Amino acid sequence: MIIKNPKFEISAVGKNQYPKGDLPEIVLVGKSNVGKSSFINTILNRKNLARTSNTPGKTRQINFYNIDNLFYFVDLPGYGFSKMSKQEQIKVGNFIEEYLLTRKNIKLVLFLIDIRHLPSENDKLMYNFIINHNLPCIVIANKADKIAITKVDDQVNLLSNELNPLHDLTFLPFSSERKIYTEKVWENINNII
Ligand SMILES: Nc1nc2c(ncn2[C@@H]2O[C@H](COP(=O)(O)OP(=O)(O)OP(=O)(O)O)[C@@H](O)[C@H]2O)c(=O)[nH]1
Ligand SMILES: [Mg+2]
Repeated sequence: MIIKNPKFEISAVGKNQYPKGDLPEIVLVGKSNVGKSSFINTILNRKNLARTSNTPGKTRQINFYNIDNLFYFVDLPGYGFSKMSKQEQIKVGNFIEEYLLTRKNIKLVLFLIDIRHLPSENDKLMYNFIINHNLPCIVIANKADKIAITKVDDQVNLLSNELNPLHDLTFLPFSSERKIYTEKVWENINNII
């Protein structure tokens, strides 16, 4: 897929700020620091379109990136960022929930987990939220560069068994660091748009 002109469009903390129109939206969810914003840059082959950071808690609003007027990538704040005040965690949790539950444009959730670790309690809560609300979802096991390439497939299977014993979701490895496994992700995105 050749992307010509991906653009940041707007940050939102509530419904009235979401973009108008009915372009499909592909949403990045997952814990803080798992690599959601980096994913957007990598998959689009751009360096600094989405802002990333070594320290968790970089993304604090719902950021909409317009991808050639074909679809939006929607970058969400991560969960499990303990340095956020309790009050801010509740506020952020509420506007994320509002978005995920009310936004009809959502065509796919890309749920990022860290390939190295079994899903945390928060990951399991997010998984249940996605399943219970029938959100179409693909799980991305990110930071695949952190394990031996020969172990990637087994580890993806292990995570899939742990999180999704019914095996009704697609699990794909990914690495922003090495920019690998992007083709399979694009195949899945193309099917949606
Ligand atoms: N090794 C490795 N590091 C990665 C990968 N993807 C992201 N990172 C690093 O992980 C850190 C966090 O990346 P972000 O993309 O900002 O993470 P995020 O999920 O958007 O975090 P929040 O905005 O806090 O929710 C950065 O230091 C990235 O360089 C990857 O595939 N491999
Ligand atoms: Mg981010």
